[in-house]
Amino acid sequence: EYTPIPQPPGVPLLGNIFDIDGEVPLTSLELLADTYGPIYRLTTFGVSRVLISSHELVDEVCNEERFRKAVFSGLREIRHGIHDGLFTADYPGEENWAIAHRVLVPAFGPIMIRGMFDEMYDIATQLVLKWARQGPKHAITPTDDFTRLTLDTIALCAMGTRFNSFYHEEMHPFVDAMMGMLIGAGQRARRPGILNGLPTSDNTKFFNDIAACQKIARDLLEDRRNNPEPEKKDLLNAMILGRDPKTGQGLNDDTIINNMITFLIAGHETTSGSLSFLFYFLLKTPHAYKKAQEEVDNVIGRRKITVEDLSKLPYINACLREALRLRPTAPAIVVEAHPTKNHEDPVTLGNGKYKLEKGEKAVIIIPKLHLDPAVWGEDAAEFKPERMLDGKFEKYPKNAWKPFGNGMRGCIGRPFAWQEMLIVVAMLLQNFNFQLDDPSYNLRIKQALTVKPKDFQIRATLREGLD
Ligand code: MNH
Repeated sequence: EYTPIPQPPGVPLLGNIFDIDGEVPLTSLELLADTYGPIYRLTTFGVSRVLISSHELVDEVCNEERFRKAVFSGLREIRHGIHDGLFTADYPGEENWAIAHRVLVPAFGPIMIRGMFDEMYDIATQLVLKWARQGPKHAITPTDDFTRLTLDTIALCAMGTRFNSFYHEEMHPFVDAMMGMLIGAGQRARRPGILNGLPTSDNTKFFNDIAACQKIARDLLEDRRNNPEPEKKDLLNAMILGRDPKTGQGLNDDTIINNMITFLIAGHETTSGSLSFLFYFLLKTPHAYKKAQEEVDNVIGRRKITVEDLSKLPYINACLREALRLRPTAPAIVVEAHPTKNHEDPVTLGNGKYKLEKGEKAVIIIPKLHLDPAVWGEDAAEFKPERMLDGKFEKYPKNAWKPFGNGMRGCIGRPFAWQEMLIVVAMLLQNFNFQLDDPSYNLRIKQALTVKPKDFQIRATLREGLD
């Protein structure tokens, strides 16, 4: 009665592990979707999940009355470091999630984000100066400098501290420890669970890196408590001073520390990768590049950018939406049947057509969803910002464009990231002309928790009339 869910044959015991590339698992998931269709199953180490990528199926699992976010794989490993912080909290019932969510929603609201303009501008200026000084002969790796930018911005706005990544070759100790924790989490997720409990050097490093992150975050929190700056409108103050409107509770120190680290983790790679992909697509699409730069010239011209300018850049907005459609930097989100709201037995997908196993999770392959021709047409693979201009963007069906995740567990940092990206894109187009370092470069990706362009290099020439 149920339609069988296709699955690559695999091998005994290990299942489908050889169907998934160790370096770029996402590419395997995308290719398997081409072969097996919009729903297929993979089993590794005895755990199975279904992978879905059509708008129709995704729309079904975005229904929060039936499904909820699952903390799975790499995310489950990161939980060792940030516990029930917003990103890794197990489910809405985990009370700390609900309290922190209610305290932090206003802190990420439009007024507070506008208040962070000066800090974001400060860091963006450092990037512009660096590229100006390096000159047009230098091959820039945008992904590295965008990561410096997003790290320094979120550290300044979330923890009130300066990493000064543009002034050092080696990274700030917090960044080293956090990267170690993210790499460790990725490795552990790909190993059978039994190996993760052993005292190997990898496992020891993972927990040492976590301890180092926590220690630095705790010191910053204590420093702010000992030297209060009540007028400061940053996320650290919001967490220290904020009270839950529902229960009146504040956040305890552990929760604040978990969420400080959470913002650093969730906020830097995703934003940096998105900026990198955007520049790749602009450099490959000259007419879009030209229109984006003309928009900056018309709206801002040669003067300093202001927060008011940001709402007058519809074309750049559309370019960002389109880059996030083609290369969403958080490429997979995971859901499972809601344990208290969904009483289906068995749980099904495709309006009753496919049967899930008990407790089985569904992974949404977001870049594949974003190519569904039923929504985006036959030219879905092309970078066309015009399809995202205001008026059109709002008319796409619900749950067709999901780079920021779903529902109540969607990205809380979206307005933060959007403002940061608009500022830096506008300032870069205002000040430089860009070229690909190698005009024949075609996109390759590298993957950690998120994806970024691989071996992508550009050159930046200061525009005439600037000194
Ligand atoms: Mn962010 C959740 C994408 C920038 C903080 N973010 C998510 C999810 C996606 C996502 C997808 C949902 C993950 C899941 O379902 O498991 N985030 C992005 C992208 C960008 C981004 C594509 C930039 C572009 N995110 C940011 C920034 C911050 C941030 C910047 C912080 C300043 N994101 C979060 C937090 C969550 C999250 C916190 C978890 C929210 C929750 O579950 O309550």
